[in-house]
Amino acid sequence: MTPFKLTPKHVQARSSQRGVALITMMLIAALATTLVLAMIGRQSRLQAEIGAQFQQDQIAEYDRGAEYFAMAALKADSDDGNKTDHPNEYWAQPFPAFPVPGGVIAPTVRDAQARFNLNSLIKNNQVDPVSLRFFKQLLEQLAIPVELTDSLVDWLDEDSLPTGSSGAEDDFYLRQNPAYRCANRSLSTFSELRLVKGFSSDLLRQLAPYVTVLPSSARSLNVNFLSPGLLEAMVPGLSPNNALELLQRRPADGWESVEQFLDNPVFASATPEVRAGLQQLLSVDSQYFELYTRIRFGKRERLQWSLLSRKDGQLKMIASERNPLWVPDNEAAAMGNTESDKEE
Ligand SMILES: [Ca+2]
Ligand SMILES: [Ca+2]
Repeated sequence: MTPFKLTPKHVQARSSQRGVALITMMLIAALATTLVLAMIGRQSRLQAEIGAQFQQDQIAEYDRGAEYFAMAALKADSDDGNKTDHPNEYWAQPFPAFPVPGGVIAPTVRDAQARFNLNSLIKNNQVDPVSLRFFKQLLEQLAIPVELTDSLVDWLDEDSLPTGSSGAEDDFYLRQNPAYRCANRSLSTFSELRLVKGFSSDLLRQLAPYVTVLPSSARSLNVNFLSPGLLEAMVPGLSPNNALELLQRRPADGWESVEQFLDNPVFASATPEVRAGLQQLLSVDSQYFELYTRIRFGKRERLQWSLLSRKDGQLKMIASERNPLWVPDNEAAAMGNTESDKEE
């Protein structure tokens, strides 16, 4: 057996690992500092009352600490100058739960462009043909009637003219009991989809692992985070085994370009039109990220969801929801049973 020798490559890899570990430690330290400051600020109140309001405030402080932590991790990734986002990056790693005074917080950062953005169906008040074709393929793949795209398009577009035979505008929604109006704008949350004609709770549950709600300009799916199900929808006729095989061939540090991804033999028979569509739909980097923070404090437990955007190294929190009803399966599995996630 050849004895193990430490080569310059090993040293480089170790040094890179050390760098990641160091940054992680710095982030943990930054988070701890935020939390300690938050605690000091609240100490006088702690002495005065241990009431429900205090607990709520404290949970909110911890949540802000987790957001600060996620933003610092994503900013560090951006400052690093790399051009791709992939599962091997440190922000995407499972972080240990942080013990904090009175409880524990567990933040998880996820790429938000691993799922299809429903709002991308309409761009500048026009149906986007590439997104529409992809969404229809996805519905077919999931054995969901493709006519549902009509009512969704109507919900999103500005006009009040029903699309196709299954569309629905104000005249449909005003006849419901209770009556409500068609939104005629982008979805604000995934839960809002429940208001759209034909989208039942069961359907939302079925769709949740594959779709998401981002600003309409965000169309790209980051190929480095794709699930086999989405890949099958992207390439009609691709077998589940071939989809899995392709994703298993993803380089350790992700595909560096969409072209490199499309060089794979499974795309060899794709027409120039399909290829051009995929070029528009895919990316190797992400602008939107999700933060799931599970916070336990005293007898309370909360799952907080936040949507973060990153542009030119600037991080912003653009949406948040407490105890979201629709948590992707993988999050639910990773975080335990969300149904028990109740505040007292
Ligand atoms: Ca990156
Ligand atoms: Ca409309």
